[in-house]
Amino acid sequence: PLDLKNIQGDILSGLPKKTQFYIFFNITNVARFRKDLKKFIPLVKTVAGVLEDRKAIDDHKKKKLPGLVTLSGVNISFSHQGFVKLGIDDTGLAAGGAQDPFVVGQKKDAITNLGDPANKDGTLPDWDPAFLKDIHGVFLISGDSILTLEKKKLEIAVIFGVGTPNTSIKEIITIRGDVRPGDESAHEHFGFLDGISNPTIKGFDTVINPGPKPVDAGVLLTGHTGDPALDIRPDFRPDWATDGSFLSFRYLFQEVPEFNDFLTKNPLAKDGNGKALKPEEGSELLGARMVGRWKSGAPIDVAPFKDDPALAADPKRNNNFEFAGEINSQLRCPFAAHVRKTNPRDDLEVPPPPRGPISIDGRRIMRRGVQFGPELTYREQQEGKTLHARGLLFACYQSSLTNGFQFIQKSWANNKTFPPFETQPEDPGLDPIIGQGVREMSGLDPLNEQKLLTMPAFVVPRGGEYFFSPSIKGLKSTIAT
Ligand code: N7H
Repeated sequence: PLDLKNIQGDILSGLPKKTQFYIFFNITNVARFRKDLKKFIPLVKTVAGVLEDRKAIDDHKKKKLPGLVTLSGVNISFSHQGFVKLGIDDTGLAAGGAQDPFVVGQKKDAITNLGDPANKDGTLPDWDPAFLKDIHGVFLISGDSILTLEKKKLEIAVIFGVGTPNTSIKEIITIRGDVRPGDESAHEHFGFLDGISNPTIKGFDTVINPGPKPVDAGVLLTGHTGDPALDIRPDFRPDWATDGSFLSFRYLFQEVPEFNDFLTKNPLAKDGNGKALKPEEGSELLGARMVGRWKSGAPIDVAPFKDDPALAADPKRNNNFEFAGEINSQLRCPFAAHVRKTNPRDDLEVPPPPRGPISIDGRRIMRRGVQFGPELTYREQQEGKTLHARGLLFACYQSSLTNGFQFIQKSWANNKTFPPFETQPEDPGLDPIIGQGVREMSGLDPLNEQKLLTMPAFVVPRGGEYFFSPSIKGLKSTIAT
């Protein structure tokens, strides 16, 4: 069984959030930091803590008690540079050694593997200067309101002596994320419902809805069955490095008016049954085919040409699809649609003969992102141009960055020939949401699957880093003193 009191809460259950701070910091006084950390550890919310919080909210609702339940959650993660600064040997973390994305850091990986736009001299023109610096760690604070977050931030600042001459940390940047208001809550800024499909975990999840089968805990957690490091050597993970997870953070800006403008200018004339569409319907279908779901969340593999809000809202049906029977067909869902690219389901698991199945369990990631920035203004809608920064604070957990986040971005989203085997004569093209490179895809027009549509980038990466989110024991035994 998993030790839920030892695992940081964001990894398996997600911290409770309406709003969230990511506080990126450097360690300025190692000896003091390791002492301060000891006082900080009790603030860390574990998986067990999140489950207790959820129960408290349920009880409050059941008993129809008045007022709000204030909730918050704090987690901490460290970069490889952070461990170097602390003088802690982290070779038990990165199974890929010096080549592991965790050791290389995202700043370099963005250029060599992720495909972020780069200058010839190896600089990243779009990146925020804060992320061009070395970052040692990040505090995640999430909660029900800004007031709760500010209070927690202050508590943390006091522990680490922020504002005093021998403070042990220095804040690099704090980024605030906010769930969108009203009906758009849980929808990302392009308007699509997010957070529907995350992996379920053997030995942890008790409710398993129809959909992709549960994965071994080690796909997400270090030191458990399914952690690829154990294939190298069963004793690869020292004690302090188990029950942790790698966190990939990406600061992704979304150009929403430009995205909307693209849909307006390229409406599909007919659906896959040959039925003529009004321009708004054609634009809506185009957007749904780029993502692989309608804005409601309904999967187009199940509801290809008309939104189905009841399907979207039904957890027993909204993730129950495999792209089955769609070998060599983009009629229902384009090969490159965002959800098909990032979780190809039967495209790999039931490929056309003579290929045998390829398991994609090891490619699953736990997504924990949150939106940032304001709603669209009237002027932005009128001009079709982004005037205010907004997007997604993308965050995902996995036991291997090489197999998880990096692989999905590099070998799937940015690869025009993925998924393979079944797509000739046309190539699928790039992921229209996150793909980097020559942004072109086929399959958007269900009646002319080979037709290519070229599109600008609607998502611009402006920074990020790779972190390791240690267990409570790891924090106590090895990182704090
Ligand atoms: Fe994606 N979007 O709004 O278009 N994503 N994503 N993502 N994403 C998903 O099924 C989006 C990004 C995955 O199991 C949905 O929960 C946006 C990155 C994976 O079926 C929507 C951005 C990476 C899945 C979006 C963005 C991924 C997924 C459907 C950036 C990894 C699950 C909701 C701004 C490299 C696939 C859902 C599955 C789903 C959107 C980023 C990966 C609506 C706007 C960087 C694995």
